[in-house]
Amino acid sequence: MDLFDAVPDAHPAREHIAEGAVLLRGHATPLEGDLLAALREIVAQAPFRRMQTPGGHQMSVAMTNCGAVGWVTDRTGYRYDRADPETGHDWPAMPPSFARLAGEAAAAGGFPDFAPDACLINRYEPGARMSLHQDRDEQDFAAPIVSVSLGLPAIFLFGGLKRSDKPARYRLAHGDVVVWGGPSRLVFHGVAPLADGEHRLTGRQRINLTFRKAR
Ligand code: MD3
Ligand code: FE
Repeated sequence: MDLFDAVPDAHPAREHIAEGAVLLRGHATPLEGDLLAALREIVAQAPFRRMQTPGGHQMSVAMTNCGAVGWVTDRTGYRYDRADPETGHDWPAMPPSFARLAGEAAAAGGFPDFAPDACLINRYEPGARMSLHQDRDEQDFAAPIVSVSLGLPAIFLFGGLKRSDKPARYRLAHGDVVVWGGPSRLVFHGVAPLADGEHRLTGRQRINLTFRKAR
């Protein structure tokens, strides 16, 4: 027992959010240059676009994908597809730097054998938001989802297994990585409207990568 034991750590490297959900603050920051360079190449082949929901609304978040399959939505529903509907071409391959980060973060969160086949890439501009939803379009809910936040910070909403459960709020900042597995895998979650700001690497944007095992 010494003096420092009494000082609470406001920003622990590892924060327990809920059973199966671990926040690794700043975990991706050492890779920021590699991740954004790889992202630039992905977006050159598969540009960000705002998709339509089955209900006929246009999402405020712009999306693209990399990996063997990508998540898409249109008037007919949500699905994972090998091809980008805008070009008819396969989605860009998952860069090794992405796959390595996702696997290593999942292991740090207690999921040692995570091999994602999809990475959904979300781009938020000021005002963009994501309403409360569950991620249920994947085949295997035993696999976690790993999320990586880059650029402007956002308020992430983490609810419960019912849409009506009041969500807790977490600020996710540049470099933060979260592993969502086990009992947290099917929790309702969303993102509050992005506040305006300027980030040294991304400008007026937040980018979120979510790594998934879709098939
Ligand atoms: C908790 N994206 O793409 S990432 C999504 O910040 C999505 O862009 C948000 O929700 C974003 O579907 C949140 C964090 C996240 C992702 C998936 C989860 C949290 C999750 C799945 C289950 C529980
Ligand atoms: Fe989600």
